[in-house]
Amino acid sequence: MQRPHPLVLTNARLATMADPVSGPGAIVVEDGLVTWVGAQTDLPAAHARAEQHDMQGRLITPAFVDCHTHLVHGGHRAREFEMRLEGASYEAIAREGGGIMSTVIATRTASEDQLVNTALPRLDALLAEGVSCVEVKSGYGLDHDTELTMLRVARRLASLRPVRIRNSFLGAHAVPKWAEADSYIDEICIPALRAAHAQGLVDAVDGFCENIAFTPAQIARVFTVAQELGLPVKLHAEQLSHMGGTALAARFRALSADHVEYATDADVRALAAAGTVAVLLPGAFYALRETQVPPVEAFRAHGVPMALATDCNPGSSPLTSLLLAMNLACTLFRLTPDEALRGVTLQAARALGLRDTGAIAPGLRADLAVWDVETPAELAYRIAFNPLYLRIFGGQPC
Ligand code: DI6
Ligand code: FE
Repeated sequence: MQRPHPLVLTNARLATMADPVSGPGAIVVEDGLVTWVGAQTDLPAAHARAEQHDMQGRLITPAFVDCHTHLVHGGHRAREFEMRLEGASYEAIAREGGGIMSTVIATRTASEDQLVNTALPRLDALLAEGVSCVEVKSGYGLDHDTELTMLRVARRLASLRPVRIRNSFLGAHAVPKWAEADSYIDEICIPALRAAHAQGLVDAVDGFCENIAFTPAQIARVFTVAQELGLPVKLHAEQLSHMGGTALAARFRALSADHVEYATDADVRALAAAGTVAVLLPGAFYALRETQVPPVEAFRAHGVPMALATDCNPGSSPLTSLLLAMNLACTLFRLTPDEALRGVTLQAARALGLRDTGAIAPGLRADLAVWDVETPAELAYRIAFNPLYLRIFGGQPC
């Protein structure tokens, strides 16, 4: 069988997230994978004779990975935005039956097609900024059928666009107002997880460990089932208060602990020991006008990898831009632009347990983003400007 022609990209600046390449660089793509990357002057002779695509000095990074989203949901919460501006707090709105519960009602009422059709524009906004992989959570069903519907919708998105979708089951997202937390976990959440897993709809299991949601002990029951099913876990932890979710995540060797604004020094050490990624979500911090910043300096000191994501959700983070998330993380959390870029590529892939994307190296998927910028720092520096020139997904320009 004849192999397809390799795609040879030349005259590029490369930010590989792996071995550094200085001076004009080249990338060879074959069968959807990167097979060679390096300085253009070292391009093997066989490829030097192949048809080359001159990138004219543009920057190539790994395609972005959005490792924490609630992309699939019904309705919107613009009225709550107004209420918060009028002085109501996020927690008070949630306790009064608004917040997540209002999106639950909107999601239950929507048809499967409607959920697909309202998620697509949000997905397209991410893809337009060079994203190749998106994590999508359930959690706005809080009943057996709607949780599974959300995960089916997420899977459908990958058949409608050139993108990879990773599904997280988030049945433990909120306590339905007519239910009691412990019985909800045992009678609805865990059976729905088992059913979704049996249908191949789950790649990881998430929870919301917060004073307006579930305690560490309740989440631990869900995580124990995840473990039994062989599914990795991750957790919304320490966003609005210190609940002990980070320590729980570390105990279960979670892929990631997300938000982590209130994480303590002991929490940071536990994440480091467990190899758990800290996923920072500056969109929620900004939208809720929070003031407690995550312990970035401690993450650095202990070598905890920091990923960045949009947390795209209709309540606390109606954000569909990883470029803006990078700018917010630098401005509000004092990440360096280099950390922000690693955060949306290499570390985000790691937060999903993916080792085949998030960097440019031989053997990895050719998920690439070509940018009309001179330096990597430009990606984090501009506000609401998209310099994407080309997105390459599994070797295919699209
Ligand atoms: N992620 C979540 O799941 C919650 N907060 C967060 O950052 C709630 C999302 C919502 O308000 O709908
Ligand atoms: Fe979230």
